Amino acid sequence: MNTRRLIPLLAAGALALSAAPASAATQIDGLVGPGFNISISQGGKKVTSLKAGKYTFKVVDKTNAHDFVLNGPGISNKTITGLKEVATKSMTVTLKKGTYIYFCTPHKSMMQGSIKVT
Ligand SMILES: [Cu+2]
Repeated sequence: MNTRRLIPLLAAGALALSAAPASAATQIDGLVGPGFNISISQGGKKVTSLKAGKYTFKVVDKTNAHDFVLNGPGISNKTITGLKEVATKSMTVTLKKGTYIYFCTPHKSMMQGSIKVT
């Protein structure tokens, strides 16, 4: 065994463990556009329910015709990406038990989804 190779690996492992705070937010990926579509996923899987806790919504908004807004317990219509911008933006929020909806303001009737938080 080559200990010169092993020691840096162990050091890197210890650093990775200590760098993860206990309350780290889980990433949720949001996608808006390019058509009349809005969705959220985690690790490539569509999300419809989550456990209460801290989440970072990373939203990719592909057109300037839509926005991405989150609403529910403790979160009052928070805009993550706005109208008239093509952008990728992140926002960390704490989700509590209850039902949240995410939607595009001008097309809410056809562009929305819900998250059941338990
Ligand atoms: Cu829209």
